[in-house]
Amino acid sequence: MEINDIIRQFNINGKIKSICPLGNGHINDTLLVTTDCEKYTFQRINTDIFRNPDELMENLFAVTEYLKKHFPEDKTINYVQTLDGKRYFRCDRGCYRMSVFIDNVIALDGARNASDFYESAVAFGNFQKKLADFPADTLHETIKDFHNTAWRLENLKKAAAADSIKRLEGVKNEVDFCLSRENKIDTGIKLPLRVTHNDTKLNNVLLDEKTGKGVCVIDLDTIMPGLSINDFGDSIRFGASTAAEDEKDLSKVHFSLELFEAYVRGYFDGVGNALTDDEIRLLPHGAVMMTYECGMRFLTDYLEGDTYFKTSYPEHNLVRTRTQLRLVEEMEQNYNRMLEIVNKYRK
Ligand code: GN1
Ligand code: MG
Repeated sequence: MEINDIIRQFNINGKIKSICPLGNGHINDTLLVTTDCEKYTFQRINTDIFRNPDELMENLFAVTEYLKKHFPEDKTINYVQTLDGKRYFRCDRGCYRMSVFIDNVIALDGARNASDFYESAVAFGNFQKKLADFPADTLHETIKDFHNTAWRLENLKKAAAADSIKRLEGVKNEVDFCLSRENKIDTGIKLPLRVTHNDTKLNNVLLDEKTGKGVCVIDLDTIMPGLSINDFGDSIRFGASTAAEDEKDLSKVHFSLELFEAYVRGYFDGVGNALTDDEIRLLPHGAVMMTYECGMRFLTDYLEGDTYFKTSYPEHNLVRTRTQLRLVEEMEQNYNRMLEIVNKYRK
């Protein structure tokens, strides 16, 4: 089936004028479809990773319908159904979905300044607060053990033991670094089950191109029942770094306490008093764990031959691993400062 024919399966307005690539996600393929009267975000769902698109799309529709109903004045992603009323379209080329493109916004791969990061924090904090009464246990766990850090470590150990494409020799230091943090993984954490986004990168908040204010949280694929500290932590992992996730020059990669503080301030402005004391106390732990975990995931994928994350060159996953581990180290060194900052802004 041709891509235009797939697009026409959806209930879109107008004639298709152009189709071009959009964004730089590591998992799905995203296109911008422009018609003579509207713009749409069109995505091919990576079903190697999201194995149950029915459950995935059920989660997305449930959460966005809830947000639209309870917060009609806020911008929420509007998914477009197929002409026969389905949430996505399946054909021999894969599974596809459509949503209305949100215009006059920017998605940033790095904060231009602390204020960008502050605004993203307000948006994610708000997102958490707005979904506080949504019954988290009704959502499907679309990727099992997604933030099970202990399991991620076990996978790394297996990948290292198998060394299937003979890359272990070059990454012994990185593997040792991960193994040496095993005792930091707290498997006994008991925190409230929340609706979590699980991919709270800066570029998953659209900011108004004029005012810089957060407009809408996007990329809802990994919405699942989970822990607030992981969402907080993943934002810090990605956004409180002075360099890109795949910066090759490690001397440019630092954990920025200034950016961390901007995020914490914005996060509490958004989330208000919706978190428990235990959650608040463990926010810095979430940051360290998400960064450590993501580093292990990149490293595991590198050892397994780059089958999960999209890569642009052979060492890409290793480069990503190294930035993450560098950040872990610096977060560990700054842990007490992080706690102080959290206590300064908590509500
Ligand atoms: C993936 O595709 P993207 O960029 O939204 C990944 C996240 C990682 C992130 C690292 C489903 O997200 O978990 O943190 O890359 N998503 C999935 O940049 O595995
Ligand atoms: Mg994502």
